[in-house]
Amino acid sequence: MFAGDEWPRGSYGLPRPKSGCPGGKENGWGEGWRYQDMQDDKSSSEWSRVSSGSHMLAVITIKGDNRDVNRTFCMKQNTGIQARFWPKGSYCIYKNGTCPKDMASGWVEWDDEDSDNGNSHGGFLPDGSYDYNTLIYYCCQTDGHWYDSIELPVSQPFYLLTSSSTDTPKCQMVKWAFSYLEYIVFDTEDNRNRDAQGGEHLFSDGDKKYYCYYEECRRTMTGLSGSFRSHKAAVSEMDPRSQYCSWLITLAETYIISLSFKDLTIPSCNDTFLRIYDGSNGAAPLLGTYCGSNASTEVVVLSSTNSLYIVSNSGSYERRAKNIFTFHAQYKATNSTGW
Ligand SMILES: [Ca+2]
Ligand SMILES: [Ca+2]
Ligand SMILES: [Ca+2]
Ligand SMILES: [Ca+2]
Repeated sequence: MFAGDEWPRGSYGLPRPKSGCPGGKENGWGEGWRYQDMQDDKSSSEWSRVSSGSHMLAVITIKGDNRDVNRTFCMKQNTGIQARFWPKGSYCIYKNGTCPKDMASGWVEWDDEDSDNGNSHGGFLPDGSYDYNTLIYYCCQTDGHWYDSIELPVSQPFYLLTSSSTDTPKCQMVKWAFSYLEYIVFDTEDNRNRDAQGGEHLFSDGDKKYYCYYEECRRTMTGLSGSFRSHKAAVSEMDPRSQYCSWLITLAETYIISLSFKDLTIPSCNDTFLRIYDGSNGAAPLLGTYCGSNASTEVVVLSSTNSLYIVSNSGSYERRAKNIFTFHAQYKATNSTGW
């Protein structure tokens, strides 16, 4: 639905995933990097680090006793003809000039290593100050719930920043994407530390700053039988993960589809559900919405045509234990003319 140049117009920035910026130079995206000289001479529990499995191009550089942080930014220049604005929600982006419409600004300052400081930078950077310490400005949407999914281009992986307006770090849900909550720990100056922050900015818990990585989760299946399941709940400290995903089963016209579940556990019904449509998209007749007590392995669905479309939304339900919002579906085709 969205091409690379269909990100909201304006000038702003996002963290760079390892896979690259979500758009190319031709669409106004440029890269820059910031190397922060960190303290790193206390116990290892304070050392700078990134969360396990991080998808960010953020490197902990180890030189002798030094563990410094080098991270990369994707900066979009004010190009594009799309009159698309950043949707309401609970998330932040990097500031570059004027904040986009309806977004509030704020800042975070890192007190980098005081003695013999080796900070450096290059390329395109968010608004801020990049001398012996680091100051970065943010633009934030705070007028919306993180669990009300927003639409952004999902064809390339990307990052958003968390928002300091939530009680605990949350990832804004994005339609047709699976999110991972990640962090960077910055071991800032130990001697008379002057870390500071103001206004609206990313979620910051002391040295730990939180980021959200997104990967598309729309899948099409064309085999005569198959199975699919919810994305795994966190296996590490990355809880909670959220998902708003779809599966399209589409077969030759002579077939109908039978769908059943080895597992269908969706405890909450607020905005958490699995929906099954009798056709190829969400405009087709709804066969059922499954959540709460009607979400069980007794559910069996038969299509009337050659397609089924399934949407899962983990919504505002917070996983407090592993494997709470889970399903494991299997389908098989029946030749509708072969009775
Ligand atoms: Ca250092
Ligand atoms: Ca300093
Ligand atoms: Ca120091
Ligand atoms: Ca420190």
